[in-house]
Amino acid sequence: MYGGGNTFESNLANDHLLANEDPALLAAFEARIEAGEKIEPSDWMPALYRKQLVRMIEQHAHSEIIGALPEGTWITRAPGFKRKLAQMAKVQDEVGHAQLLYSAAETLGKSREDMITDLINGKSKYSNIFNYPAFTWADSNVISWLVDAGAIVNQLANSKGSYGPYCRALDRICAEESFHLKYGHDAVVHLATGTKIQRDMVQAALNRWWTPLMHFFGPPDKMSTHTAILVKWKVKMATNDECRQQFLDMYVPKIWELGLTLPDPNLHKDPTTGEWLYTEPDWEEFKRVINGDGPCNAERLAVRRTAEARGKWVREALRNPQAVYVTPLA
Ligand code: FAQ
Repeated sequence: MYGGGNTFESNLANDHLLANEDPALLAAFEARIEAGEKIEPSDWMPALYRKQLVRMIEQHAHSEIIGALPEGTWITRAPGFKRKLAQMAKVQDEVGHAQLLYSAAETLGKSREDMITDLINGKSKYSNIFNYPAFTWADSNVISWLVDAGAIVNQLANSKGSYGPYCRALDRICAEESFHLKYGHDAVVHLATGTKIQRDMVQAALNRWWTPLMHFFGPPDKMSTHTAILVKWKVKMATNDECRQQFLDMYVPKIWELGLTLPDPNLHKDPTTGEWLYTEPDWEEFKRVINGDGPCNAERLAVRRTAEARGKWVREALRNPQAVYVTPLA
């Protein structure tokens, strides 16, 4: 439904991949998944499992590297030395997560160069949420608290999944994200319990980020293209709606506790079912943003392109150190 290309054609291609598999090998693979075994890079796997993992891990890696940008712009403007140090360390961690994830995706046969090329050419997706601007320090704090919180909900579940290298990367990432979450919570509490100007600033930030946060977990299950097969093969250990519900359950009470409000008058927990009810966020906006037409998509990719161009000489020097020595200084 929300794929970049023609979803009908891509589903047909996926069906075709699956139909071409050896039924005995496929059955043995699915039995291993069912038994909770980890699949490792040298193990036999269906082409569609490989394709789905590359898509998902690559998008995740891009999200981490692009996700460093909105908070990165606040390093120089963070209020005070301690916040600046912590902000810098967090941004550095996010870039490190991208490295772990690119390495995990490489085990499936796609090179890092190809992944980066697909990112900067706009072919690959990355998380919707990083295409919005962090106007104020409070925006940056809301990202550190609630985007990291959402990321942990999703990643903690998936770290128990079936593909060994991805799960091991997620274990390491979640440990660091938990620390980010504490940092973000502390920063939001500081503003929410501060002066009126600080409280207004954090409330305005929360209002701005609520829709992108609701989008963050992906389209509703009934509209999701990939959930069924990914859940079956234990790549996704919770559906998009399950993650969204868990996030609401864990964080809405904490937000309300701080005297902050959320910009959805229908948001409440159904006392009978225990399920959170809310106004559906604008899914057309989500579709536009993930397909390249969000407020900051062009800016984010421009930064990555510049980084890629500036780093070219380093990559060339690593590939061919001799050439660097013989090049006369300009
Ligand atoms: N943004 O069929 P589904 C972080 C696309 S890391 C953009 O439901 P799926 C750390 C989807 O790709 C954040 N696109 O897809 C941090 C597909 O398009 P395609 C990233 C989205 O894969 C914190 C189409 O819609 N986390 O934040 C999004 O089953 C703070 C159909 O959707 C991960 O990547 C979206 N939100 O479920 C860093 C975790 N949602 O490929 C810095 C791993 C959906 O057909 C600061 N990924 N789409 O063209 C996942 O768990 C899954 O891929 C989902 C989407 C849940 C994101």
